[in-house]
Amino acid sequence: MTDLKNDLYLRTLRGEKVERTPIWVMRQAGRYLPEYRATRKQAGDFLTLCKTPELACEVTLQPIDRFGLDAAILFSDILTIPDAMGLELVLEEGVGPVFNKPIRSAADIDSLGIPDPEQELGYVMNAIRVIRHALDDRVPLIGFTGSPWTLASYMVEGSGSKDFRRIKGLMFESPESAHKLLQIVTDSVIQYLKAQVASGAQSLMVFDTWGGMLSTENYKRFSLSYMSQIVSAIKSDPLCSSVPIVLFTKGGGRWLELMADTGCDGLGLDWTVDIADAKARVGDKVILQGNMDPVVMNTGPEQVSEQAMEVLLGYGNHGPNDKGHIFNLGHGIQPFAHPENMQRLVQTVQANSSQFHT
Ligand code: 1CP
Repeated sequence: MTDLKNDLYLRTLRGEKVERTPIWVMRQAGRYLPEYRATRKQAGDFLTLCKTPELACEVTLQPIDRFGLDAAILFSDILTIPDAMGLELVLEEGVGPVFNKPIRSAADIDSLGIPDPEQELGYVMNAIRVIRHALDDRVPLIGFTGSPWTLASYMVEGSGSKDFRRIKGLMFESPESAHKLLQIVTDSVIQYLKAQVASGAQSLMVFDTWGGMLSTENYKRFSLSYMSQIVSAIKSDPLCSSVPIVLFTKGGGRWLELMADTGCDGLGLDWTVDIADAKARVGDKVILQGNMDPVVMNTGPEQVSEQAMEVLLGYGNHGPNDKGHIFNLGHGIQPFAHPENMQRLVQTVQANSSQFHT
């Protein structure tokens, strides 16, 4: 065990009674911060930033230093795994992530190998070690991965997509190939997360950004079953079993009960979910994380306080059977957000949430 100075986030994830609601924000290190843009410029490009542990450390700590958030999240990206598998990730300005060598055939799937986390992904593990050292136990460090379905979507589409026609085409026309791909990605994710824990990650987050694009039956088959394997693998590993794991399916509000049944510790909620309703459905089984609309952060500080209070009130009092709440946005903070609003958000949650923890 470590001597964390602020362990509120981890105590909440363990389901303990706490004095107030902890807060961290998806994409808290990012383009809305001038100091992030400066470091990124210094790095030259996004991937160099991710692959240079000292710079990744610098941007991880920027929002912690500036806002006093209750957890830090590793600065990296979900697309590191496919990059390490040889798909060659590039981040094109104004376009987003693109793979030079996307998956285009069954032979491409057959040729994929599981990356060694300490070799091809060693820069991520080094970043975690450097960040843990620099954090000096001020707040816990969150490690993360994309879900197998979300990673496979980018690998097959070759970039972001609006209609997911290639990955869904594969799923409907060659389900066996799709499952083969998802299994290789899942095995890679499991090794990657275990290595993140061994390197110092203190909790884990699985981002299933595109699971919500599926029908319920296909979500169960092609996304949830693989996330479930990940949770089981982490929970049955003696070195990882005490590390909390949170699943976030954007657009997954329909499936909270199914997600909670995986045995994960927490569920991320997007802003379309009514948090009071989510609490009534699964709040006695899992911690809920979320879920203010990120666009509020592009408006004014009054709106930020108002909407933050609405989320806190929505979760309401923390009763003896409620697992708990971690404040977050319902998706990543956007590049258009005003940094002053982040200050206001953190203050609002930190100063006004103790009344719900009596
Ligand atoms: O500087 C830049 O121009 C790059 C923008 C950027 C940033 C800041 C990208 C490219 N990735 C990141 C960092 C990042 N990505 C983090 C860092 C830690 C933090 O939260 O502070 C994390 C956790 C991610 C995770 C991620 N990347 C997800 C899952 C969460 C989510 O937002 O849904 C996804 C889908 C990605 C893919 C990706 N990488 C970058 C972009 C712009 C995208 C989205 C592309 C798309 O919309 O399809």
